[in-house]
Amino acid sequence: MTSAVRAARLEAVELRRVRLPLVQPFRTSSGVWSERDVLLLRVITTGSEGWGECVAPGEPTYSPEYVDGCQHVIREHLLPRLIAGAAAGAVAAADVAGVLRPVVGHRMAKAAIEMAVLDAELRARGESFAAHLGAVREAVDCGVAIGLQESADRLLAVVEECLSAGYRRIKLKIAPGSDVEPVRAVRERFGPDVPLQVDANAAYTLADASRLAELDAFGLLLIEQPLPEDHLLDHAELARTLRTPVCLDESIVSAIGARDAIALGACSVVNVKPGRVGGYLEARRVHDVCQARAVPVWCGGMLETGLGRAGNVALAALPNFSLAGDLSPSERYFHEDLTEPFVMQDGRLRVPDGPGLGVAPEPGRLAEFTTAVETVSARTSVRVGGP
Ligand code: NPG
Repeated sequence: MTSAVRAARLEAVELRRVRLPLVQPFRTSSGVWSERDVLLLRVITTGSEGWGECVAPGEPTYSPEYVDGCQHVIREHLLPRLIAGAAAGAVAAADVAGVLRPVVGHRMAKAAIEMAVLDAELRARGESFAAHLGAVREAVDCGVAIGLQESADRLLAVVEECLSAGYRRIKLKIAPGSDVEPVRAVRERFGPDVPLQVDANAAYTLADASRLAELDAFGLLLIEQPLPEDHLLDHAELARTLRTPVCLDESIVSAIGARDAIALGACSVVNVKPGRVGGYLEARRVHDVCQARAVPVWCGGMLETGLGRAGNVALAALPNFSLAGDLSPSERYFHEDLTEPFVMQDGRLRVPDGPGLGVAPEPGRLAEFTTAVETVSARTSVRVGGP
């Protein structure tokens, strides 16, 4: 252990549910969101504390994980292992994934724990997420994800608003029955130069290949997750027939998975979401695997509060994040964020440079939005600190 690292005993982990209404409903091929019911973790140590945000949605419609399930697995299966694993030695953020490995899957739940431990560790050390992860930029480009709209006119109005607000890239959700026409309408109105991509959230099958090939006419940056998550060979076949680059989101749950998908030709771009791959440290490994294969990545979003957004913005500052992410300012999602809001300036968000995440919940708003709190006390001592 270096002298810069202050070892701290884990005292407790707080599991806190907060509910934030969304500024506007967000519709995807798998459902409509009108609020964000989020599980936050606060790791409390003698010398520090750290925050984790669990990105799992309310229902298991994006992936098998959902917020109540995450809270259960964290309380009943993951925290007991973290505490027991720590008794045998130090638990640094870098060790969390290994300690939790006996529990299969549950990556969003594990990611929230690792994020909180990492935040506590970095706050104690005075180091930012960005510096720790290897950021090379001070600000990152904002991309906006536009949900399915009820009409073409409404879609054009929303795109217009986003372009005037300064977003540097537009992503449109598509679904069978709402794909080629909306994209054509946007291109006809706003021209060929708008950086534009689409996200199908796994709503098609290979039988739709010729329909999806019609999108080739519009010069899209990429098509995201056209087919179901386990259809890797079908993605590879589709990728061979499309000119539009295929990007995977739901399919990629680890760095090894990213390696294999790339080797199969299933994608030429990867969306990195720390929650989906089990944490920021694995997200960095996904970045590295892709970088070594000259596959660009970008940071996905899951309607995070300012806590998750802070981590994502830091991650998106790594060198191979060469495409704009689903990173919007707080005001796009929430009337009031839990933290000080992320504000877009010239189409970018500034990368926080304070210790840890560099932001923390504002106590009044945290109390206002909290719906439930439970605390798991550490029955034994845990040292939080890097080697
Ligand atoms: O800007 O955070 C954002 C939203 C980006 O479209 C977005 N997220 O399918 O990637 C997705 C979608 C999503 C949101 C998925 C929440 C799951 C939960």
